Amino acid sequence: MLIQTKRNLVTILLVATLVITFSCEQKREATPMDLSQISLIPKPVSLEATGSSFLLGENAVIYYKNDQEQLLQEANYLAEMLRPATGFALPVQTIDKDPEAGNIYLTLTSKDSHVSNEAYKLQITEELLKVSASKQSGIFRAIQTIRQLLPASIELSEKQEQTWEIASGTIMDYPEYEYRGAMLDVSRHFFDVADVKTFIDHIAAYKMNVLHLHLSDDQGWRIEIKSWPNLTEHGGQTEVGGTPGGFYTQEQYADIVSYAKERHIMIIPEIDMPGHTNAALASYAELNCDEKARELYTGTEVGFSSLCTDKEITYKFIDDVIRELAAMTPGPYIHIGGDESHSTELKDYIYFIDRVQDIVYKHGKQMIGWDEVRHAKLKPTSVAQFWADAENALGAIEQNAMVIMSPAKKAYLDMQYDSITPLGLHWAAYIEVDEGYNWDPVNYVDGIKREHILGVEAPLWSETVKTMDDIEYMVFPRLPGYAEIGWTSGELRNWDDYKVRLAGQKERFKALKINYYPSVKVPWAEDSVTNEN
Ligand code: TNX
Repeated sequence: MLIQTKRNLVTILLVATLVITFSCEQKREATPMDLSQISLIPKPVSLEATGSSFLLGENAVIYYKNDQEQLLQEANYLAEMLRPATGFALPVQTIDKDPEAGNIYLTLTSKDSHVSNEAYKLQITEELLKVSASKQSGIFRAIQTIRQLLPASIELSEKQEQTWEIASGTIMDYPEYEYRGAMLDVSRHFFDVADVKTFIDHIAAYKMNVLHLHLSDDQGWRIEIKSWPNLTEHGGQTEVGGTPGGFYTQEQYADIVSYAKERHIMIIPEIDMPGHTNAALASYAELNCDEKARELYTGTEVGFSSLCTDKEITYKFIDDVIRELAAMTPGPYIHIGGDESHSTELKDYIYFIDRVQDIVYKHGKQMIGWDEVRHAKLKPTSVAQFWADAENALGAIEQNAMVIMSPAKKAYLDMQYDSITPLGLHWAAYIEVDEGYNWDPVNYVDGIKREHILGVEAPLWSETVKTMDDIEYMVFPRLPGYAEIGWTSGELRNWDDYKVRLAGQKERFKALKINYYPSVKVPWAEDSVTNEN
């Protein structure tokens, strides 16, 4: 009897516990969270916190509006980003109205003509995570924000036992500049397709939209040109220091272009000329004024090589190269270098750039050149990339060309952080993380105003940079700063606020196994448990 009563009691207790647990699950209180305290880079234009949170649960579905098939790509990208660490299935489905509570919803809205193609709105409530934009690219940028709103462990590649909450509120965001890029020099040291894709992912995470590839220089020619095969067969074989180089076949280049395109990043190919051309001059004797092929070069001097500007074969060569390059490059630009042509007389240089500019336009593209190209007669749709000489940049502006701001003293990713940085150069400056962040494209040179500036680019030259680890060490943590300078208007930026947000990225760098430079300028937090994963 007594035993029976005890058994009943145990059963009652068990049932009660289950009922309580179950009903708690049903009525789970949303965790209070403050959206304004989350480290976001670039800083969004406007953010309103509502103090609650959205819980991403295991049954969540990623919906997109049913007549907006183009969003399938973004929905899949988001699902693939979230699945590894959450371990959730996150199926992608279409729907014709706002979905039920607990889901994610991507939708395209109509566009005001003055609004950027990359503008987006995130509405986060306890019920729904809603992403709207007028273009796919806006949805893609919004997804990068969602990524940073989740715990850093979302970046890990294995399932984590934890909850996934996103602070509630509304973010409305759009970029200050339409051009926000990084450059990778694959000529001085060659980086294979996998490395370039990793680099693309790194810049995409901070909403950059341009990857400029420096594809040829004295030390190596890196892109297959079918009509001049020796460029890569011979001229692609070496790199700085004499180690084996390499090159991209046209198929591999197309693969890079499409990987970038999925991330709404434009590839801008650069063939540097008339200087920085030793690899071409070594591959074809007829490109030299004296008809003698040069030796391959594996040093790091600049300014000794030049194409022969008064030979017709030179322009036939350039026409072929640009024709093939233009055919495999969907973006509007071809970069023709034009820097440090110290072995070319100015009058020859001007004649040369004028002709090359015509060739670029003949193949349906706009020309970009380093700031020296302003000596030639620039078309107003050509673009000068300011790196060193303010007068050159102003000279380009006088001709109504736009400029890309890449001041070497502030934005060169190959500059050492300080005198003991094991990699990099310092001819322009030592660029600590605060130095790299603390400037504004508009006030940098007297006379370069907002309306003259197409955007911002941070170049990584690779004389001293040999591996992906080296790339990451120079790029992180400076790159997020350049991304913010391009995205966030000057009034919303200041170092004291930024450095805290940058410190907040450390857990992400660790989760992604990024080899970053732990600058003393940044108030990094102590390691937390997540980092051990
Ligand atoms: C200058 S920047 C160069 C490059 C070097 C770089 C090293 C520019 C247009 N030319 O050829 O790699 O300095 O920092």
